[in-house]
Amino acid sequence: MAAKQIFLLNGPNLNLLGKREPDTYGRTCLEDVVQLVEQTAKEYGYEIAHYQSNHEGDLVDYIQEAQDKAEGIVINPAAYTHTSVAIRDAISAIELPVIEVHISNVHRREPFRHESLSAPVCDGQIVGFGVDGYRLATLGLIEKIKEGRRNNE
Ligand code: CA2
Repeated sequence: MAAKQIFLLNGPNLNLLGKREPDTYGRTCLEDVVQLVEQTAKEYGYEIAHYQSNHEGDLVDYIQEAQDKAEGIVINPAAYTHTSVAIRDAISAIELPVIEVHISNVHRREPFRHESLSAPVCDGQIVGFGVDGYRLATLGLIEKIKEGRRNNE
C-alpha cells in the first residue's frame, strides 16, 4: 500500500536558502530542510512530496493537486504570504489541513510582513523558529490530520 503523503510547498526565493542572507534565514539549505521534514514525517508513516516554485500560479496548482494526493500541506508561501489572494483562495477551497510556516519572526520585521493573507484560512501558523519551524509545522499538521477536520470549519 502507498504511504500517506504530505505536500511540502515553498514559495519564491526559498531555493536560495543557505546560500544568501544567512543572518535572516540561517545557513541550512532547502535540500536539508526537505530531509528534516522527511525524517519527521516518516516516523508517523508519511511520505513528503516537495515542490518549490518562484511562480504564484504553480503554487496554486500544487495546492489544488494536494486535494487528491495528500493528507495535508505544510506551506511557506514566502513573499506571496503578504500579497496573494490566489494562494489564499486555493487554500480556502481545499478540504485538507494546512499549516503555514515562516523561518523568520515576521512580526519583528517590516510592517508589510506582519499581515498574512493566507494565515486566516490555514489551520495553524509557525513563525520565528528558523528552519526547525518546518519540523514543528509537520508535527502540528500530523495532529490536525488525526483530528480529521479543519480549523476554519
Ligand atoms: O520568514 C519566512 O519564511 C518568509 O516567508 C521568507 C520570505 C519573506 O518574504 C517572508 O516575509 C517571510 C522570503 C523568502 C526568501 O528566502 C531567501 C532565502 C535566502 C536568501 C534570500 C531569500
